[in-house]
Amino acid sequence: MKLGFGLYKHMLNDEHYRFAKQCGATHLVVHLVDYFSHEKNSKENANQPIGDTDGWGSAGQGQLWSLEELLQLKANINKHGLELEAIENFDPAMWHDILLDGPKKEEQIELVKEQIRIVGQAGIPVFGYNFSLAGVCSRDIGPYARAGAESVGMNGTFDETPVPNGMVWNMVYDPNAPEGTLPRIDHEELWKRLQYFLDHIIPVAEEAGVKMAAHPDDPPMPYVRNTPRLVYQPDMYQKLIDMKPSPSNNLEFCLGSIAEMTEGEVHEATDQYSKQDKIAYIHFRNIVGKVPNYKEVFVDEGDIDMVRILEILHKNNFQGVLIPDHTPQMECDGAWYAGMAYAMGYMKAAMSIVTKGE
Ligand SMILES: [Mn+2]
Repeated sequence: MKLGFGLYKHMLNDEHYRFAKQCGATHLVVHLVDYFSHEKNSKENANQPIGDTDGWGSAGQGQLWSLEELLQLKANINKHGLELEAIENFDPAMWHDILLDGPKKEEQIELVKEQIRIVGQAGIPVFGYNFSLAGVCSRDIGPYARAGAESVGMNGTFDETPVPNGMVWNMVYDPNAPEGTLPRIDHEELWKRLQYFLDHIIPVAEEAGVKMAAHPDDPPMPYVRNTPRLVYQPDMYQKLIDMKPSPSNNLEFCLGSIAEMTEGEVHEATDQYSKQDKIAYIHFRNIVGKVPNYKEVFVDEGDIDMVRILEILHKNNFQGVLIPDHTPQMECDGAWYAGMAYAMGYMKAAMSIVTKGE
């Protein structure tokens, strides 16, 4: 297993590549979508929700990330002695009608196919995605981690405000959409939309040598904002894998989200999916509680036995990358950086003990 680091779009620069390397990372997972319209928000807040009504800002224009662009990105990363392991998340502008079963669905599936071919040509092995209409939402921020460190969680309530037209996955793709909200659909309809996506994309990903990696729902509630969620119990991951068996159909395995689920057990789930070699990469974070009452905490103080997770992964010969996902913010000028560095130090030490330096 390998120690990686996740960087948001506005962090894709030499300073942050050095930071990742200084934290001990060998691999990077990058976001190419500019969430939070970053000029409005400090980079320290990049992993925090800014309010469900504002969303995470505007989606892009739906253009492909070009081969030149990706090769340049990769070269810049390689210069620092790091490997580019994965791109995390589609731009909602590129696939909103695939999620919504809208009129541009067929046009957009061709666009996504082309994107995956380009990712393969660039030699980027993994593409993470989150098949979700409402995206990450319904959480609040508070002094939830040790000694009052600020983090996110849920307090027994959840957001029932329907998603407005023109928005999906927390981002506005059409600011001129007619008034109104997304129609309510059931879980079966959402799985049908996923089936369409997998049927078209997985064969292309196979050919391109790219592993598609599905993130579970964050938070894993059956419904949020009047939209159904796809993977909100650990077994639903098995359904996703079984509906399109392929070496390219994999998981972006988020330990925190899985531990927040009301059914199943996160250590068992880790064993179940790593045994099948279905985990492309891991979001390594800890939590306390279950939806709709949970808190994100420091990596060493939650419900998950992180060392045991590493032992299970090692036993099952997991070869992929682990990244910290999000962490509580630490009380200092570099709140986000300190939180991340703390998680990375913990991960590096625990990994080296479990693998005995292999
Ligand atoms: Mn995650």
